Amino acid sequence: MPATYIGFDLSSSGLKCLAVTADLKPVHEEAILFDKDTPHYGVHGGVHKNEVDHEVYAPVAMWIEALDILLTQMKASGFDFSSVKGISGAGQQHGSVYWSEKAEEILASLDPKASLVDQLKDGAFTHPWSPNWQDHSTQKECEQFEEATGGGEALARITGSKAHHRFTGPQIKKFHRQNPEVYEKTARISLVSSFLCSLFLGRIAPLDISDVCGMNLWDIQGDCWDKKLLALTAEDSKSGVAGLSAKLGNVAHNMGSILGGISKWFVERFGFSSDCAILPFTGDNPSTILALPLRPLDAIVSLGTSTTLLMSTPTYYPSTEYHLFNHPTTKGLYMFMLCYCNGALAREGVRDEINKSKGVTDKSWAEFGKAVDSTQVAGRSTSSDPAKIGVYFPLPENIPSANKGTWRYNYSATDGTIKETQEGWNLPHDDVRAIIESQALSMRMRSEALLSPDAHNGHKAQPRRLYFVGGGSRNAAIMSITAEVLGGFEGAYKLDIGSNACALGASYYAAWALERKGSEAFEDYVDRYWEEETHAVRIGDAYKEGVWEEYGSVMKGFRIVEEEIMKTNSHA
Ligand code: XUL
Repeated sequence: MPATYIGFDLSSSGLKCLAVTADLKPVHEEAILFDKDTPHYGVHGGVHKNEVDHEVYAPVAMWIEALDILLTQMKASGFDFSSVKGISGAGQQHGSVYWSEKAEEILASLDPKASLVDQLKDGAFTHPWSPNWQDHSTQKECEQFEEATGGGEALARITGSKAHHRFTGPQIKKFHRQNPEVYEKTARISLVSSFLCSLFLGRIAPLDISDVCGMNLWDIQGDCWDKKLLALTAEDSKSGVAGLSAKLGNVAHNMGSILGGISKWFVERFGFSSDCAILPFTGDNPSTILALPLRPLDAIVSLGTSTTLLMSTPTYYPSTEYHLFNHPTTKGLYMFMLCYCNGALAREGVRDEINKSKGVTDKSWAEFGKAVDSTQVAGRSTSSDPAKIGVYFPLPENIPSANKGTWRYNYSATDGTIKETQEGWNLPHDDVRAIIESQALSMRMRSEALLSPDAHNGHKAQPRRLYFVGGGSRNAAIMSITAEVLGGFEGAYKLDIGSNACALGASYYAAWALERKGSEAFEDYVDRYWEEETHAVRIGDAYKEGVWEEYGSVMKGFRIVEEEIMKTNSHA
């Protein structure tokens, strides 16, 4: 078997891994679903929920047990672990793991005859749970974070994001408020990514330079912890800032550099080579942008359960509207991210309505497609008609922080006025185009400043290439409207890289880290082996002259509509 490189993905719902060769050919995939494969933890979607306090958390022991099951399964299927030269991985972002003082010692002296979970679960942690990114319990802490820095914009300037409930800084502060003694007993705090990395390393791994930006604690431009935010998080704690700094430990600054060799437990139990190198593990979103040679200003639009826009950019242009992270492999580049709660569910709701109105009882998209084809930009018949703008949030939304609801407005571009009404709307037919347009207009509005013409050689404020992934990318109508709204001066592409983009990105990272020539950039390494024809199908032009400009005018109305909705529906 040729040398292989493994990427792991520890997500909310499961643990996956994928092995590739040095020329980036996938050779093996394995997956565990927590609900199904570790049912004794009683989780749903991999988590427990405390609805009253808006808490969402996962059992750390379940993740450890899942790793043992996954590797056992992989061995049983004949995978030769001695071929693995390097391991990297990705974790759901923002979650934290609380290690005890004994953790390092336990990790360093694991018995290969005993399971990982049995050896770790009782002594290695001070707290059995990891807060999940769906947690909304830190409103008080978020307010304190913004107050301490002079508001959301100022906090975003420092850390790349305004305060968010799920971000690790506010979560740690809440943890200390509720469990001061447990906090003091905690020797180290890992992110989910560095936690998984630690298991392989046999000691606690440093935090990753990209994933650390999901904490509201890291000063991205200063390349260090923000002292004021550390002091705020450690406020009233016995161990103070020094204690918190020690718990957080170092951040791995050298992207792609080896952290150490694999722990003996894996060598003896599964037959890994003792030369197998452990590389930094990053967040799942940063890892996803590593699944292709994504160039600066290329955008990935992920149309899954949630809607996500990911972009690599050389411009540090922070805003309260989105997130900026350090790029996981390249110093001086940043990852731009918009992460919406509403995606597929909202579109499927509209699809079901149109199907019902046509007597279609299945979940097919044909009627949805026909409704798109029989309408024009913003549901107008003539250019003097008002634009129909709809906002559809079956779930409370993050961007903007709004309650759930459905709103329909007419916008008159001639006098810039909006009216909440269904006048002139042919329902449910007109909701079809409106829902795709509104999801795309929100992304365009929020990425506009970053893509402004002076940011890249006089092109209009649009991405270079637009890459679609996720379930929605199987739907031509959804992709074409989204592309027309956002533009993309080198066209729209459908990515075909399997359903494991995040684990794939991590496996590419491991291969690049160990096999790159000198200082070869990550994108150049991936480009060497990237089969454009198989992995990225060009679906057409994204920018359509006239149409993109017309959407620019509708976006002005969309902005006013959103402000109006937020006056009475904000949940911040
Ligand atoms: C990003 C976020 C989610 C998780 C999903 O900020 O919270 O995308 O990373 O695992």
